Amino acid sequence: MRNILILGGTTEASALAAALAERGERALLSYAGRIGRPRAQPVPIRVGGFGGVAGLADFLRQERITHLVDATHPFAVTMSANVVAAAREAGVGHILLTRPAWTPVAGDRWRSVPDIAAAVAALAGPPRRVMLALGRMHVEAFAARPQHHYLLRFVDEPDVPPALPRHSLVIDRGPFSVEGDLRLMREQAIDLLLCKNAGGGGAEAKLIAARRLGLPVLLIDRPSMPAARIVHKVDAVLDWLDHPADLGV
Ligand code: 3Y8
Ligand code: NAP
Repeated sequence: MRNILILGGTTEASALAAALAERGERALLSYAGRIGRPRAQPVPIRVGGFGGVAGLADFLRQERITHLVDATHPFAVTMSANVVAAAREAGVGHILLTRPAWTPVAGDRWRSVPDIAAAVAALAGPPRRVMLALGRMHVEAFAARPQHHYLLRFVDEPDVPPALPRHSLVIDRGPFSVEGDLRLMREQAIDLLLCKNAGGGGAEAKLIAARRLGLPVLLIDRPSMPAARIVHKVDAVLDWLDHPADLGV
């Protein structure tokens, strides 16, 4: 009997959990515990870190996990690096389910920057109304550019107000809709969108809305991927599960 651990927190992880539940597979979906109430899932969930590589390797052995699927976000670089090391240590096959980076189409006014610091540097200049769609973890970095008005969107109410002198805060979780993001960007008179190149459908609405509004987008490139078997479709994971010969460690 297979015993699958999915490291989740993404639309793809939820889709995989649904497919595995449909097939009657034994699967566990893991969240880091970054937000108050993670989405309900059709398989059992666990919440919280494992305790680094050693903690994850111990978990894999103790829970007799047979297959490990890293379906975390492309920017969850520590978790993905830990997966490769712990899977090898525990001798468990693993695969990385992610989504391709977004690429510009006609009408897009994108500028790519390598990281948060470069995005902050790029915001020199006269005051603008910036939709800072990075979530909660990186807001402090933009205190270095206090001249702008920032539209922030968090999953949970923050314990303390964001440390930006001019900001509006929306509490909402995705997946988001194009109509909803168009309305939000118009209401807030946004003239620049700043976000991660997260890829996938769950966060794409704001890019489509920016395209329709003719707005410039500052896009933070995703970090490089760990050395792992990488797939972009749930079916590719199911195929991997059904062909044990492909089990890589
Ligand atoms: C806890 C678990 C699903 C998964 C849904 C996807 C889509 C909606 C869009 C914007 C951008 C952002 C943020 C975002 C999106 C999906 C996906 C995605 C971006 C939940 C969730 C968890 C998190 C953690 C949270 C981060 C934050 C990032 C908000 C669940 C809802 C900005 C990433 O307060 C915090 O500490 C929040 C932290 C990591 C990044 C940040 O720096 O703040 N996601 N998001 C996961 C855990 O505990 O393990 O309830 O679903 C999941 C989703 N958020 O099943 O439908 O697949 O990406 N999440 C980004 O892309 O830049 C919002 O506002 O447009
Ligand atoms: P990260 O920086 O790569 O991971 C930091 C630590 O958080 C990991 O070392 C691990 O702790 C724990 N962790 C991360 N993901 C986990 C999971 N799914 N289950 C159990 N523990 C986990 O990760 P992050 O960027 O903070 O992302 C945390 C979660 O939010 C992930 O589930 C990710 O998919 C989701 N998410 C992140 C983003 C983003 O922009 N980063 C966007 C959307 C969703 P230990 O070392 O103790 O094991």
